[in-house]
Amino acid sequence: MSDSGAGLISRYQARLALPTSVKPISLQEGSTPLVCLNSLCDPERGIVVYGKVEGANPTGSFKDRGMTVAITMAAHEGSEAVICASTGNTSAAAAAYAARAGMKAFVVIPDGKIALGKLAQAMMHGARVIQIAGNFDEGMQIVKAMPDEAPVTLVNSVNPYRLQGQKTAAFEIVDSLGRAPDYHFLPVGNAGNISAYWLGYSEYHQTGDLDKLPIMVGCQAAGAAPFVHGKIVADPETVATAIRIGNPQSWDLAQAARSESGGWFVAHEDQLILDAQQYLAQREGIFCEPASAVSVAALISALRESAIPDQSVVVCTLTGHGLKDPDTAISQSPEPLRVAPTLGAVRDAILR
Ligand code: AN7
Repeated sequence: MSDSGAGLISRYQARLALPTSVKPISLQEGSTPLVCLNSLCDPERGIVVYGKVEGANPTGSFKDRGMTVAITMAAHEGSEAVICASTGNTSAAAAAYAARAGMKAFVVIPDGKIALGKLAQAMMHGARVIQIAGNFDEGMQIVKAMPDEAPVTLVNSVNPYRLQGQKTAAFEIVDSLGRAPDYHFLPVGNAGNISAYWLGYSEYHQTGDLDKLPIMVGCQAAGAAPFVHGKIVADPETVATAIRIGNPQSWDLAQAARSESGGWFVAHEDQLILDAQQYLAQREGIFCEPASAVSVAALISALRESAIPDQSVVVCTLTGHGLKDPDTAISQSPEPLRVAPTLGAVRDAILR
């Protein structure tokens, strides 16, 4: 299973239950780094923390795992066009994999609330970008109905092939650690990913490849926390635009992941999320996007509250690359120093 040069479908074919005749549409996604987050480990208490760096995927987020399978199957079934609603990353992945498959992509995005890098990707890969004067949840309702109106295949995570692809991240973690973590922290928006991880861990457990299942901790932004409130949020708002979602489609699956694993949902304020993003960038050298940092914000809080027992192994999924959202990064950083182009001026800037 460790042929890391190949894409997910060829690496995990037997676990994906796809027809043997499929021709994979792949960008060699997956096989992402599982990096020890040294500054969050606590050797005295025997706590070890890893980040699963999903920003290392071809389009810079975990969405590539689901999209390779969804687009492969759409092509296999003869579809010529795909559609999704997206807070950004799904549209980037759909656009890229559709381009590779020679298919058209239509992406429905919320007005003005999509990070610049993601918009650039969708546009550059030639997707038809349809911006609605509404939010992700409204876009989702529209695209779900679209296959009845136009010849398009829906590739949001309500498409079951998406979760099939995304469950491979759990396989990779177990393959690499030789076990599951005790705790798995990950951001939750539309809730496909937490459902997919739980599916992956559970399948490995059923086949005897895993003894002990992890406790799943679903992390949300305070202004977009339907799972913490136990109900739909009508007007979700957060700086972490990727998870600015109030009506998650995989509600029941995510609730099952929480209850079957003995886990919990938690939400944090935007400032804490940005602090965690900066912490990871400056202490660990890993630049993830704000939505990804919510998992680290939640872990830092849990460690402070001593909610993580001694001898625990913890994984945080870092779902997307920081370069996706340059505006948010720059707006929380100091301005560059502006100096004359001389040795003296640059030396003074260094010694200042
Ligand atoms: C970086 O792209 O929903 O709970 O339309 O981009 O599976 O939705 C993105 C979600 C976490 C949440 N981190 O995952 C979309 C979209 C990042 C994300 C999530 C998203 P889900």
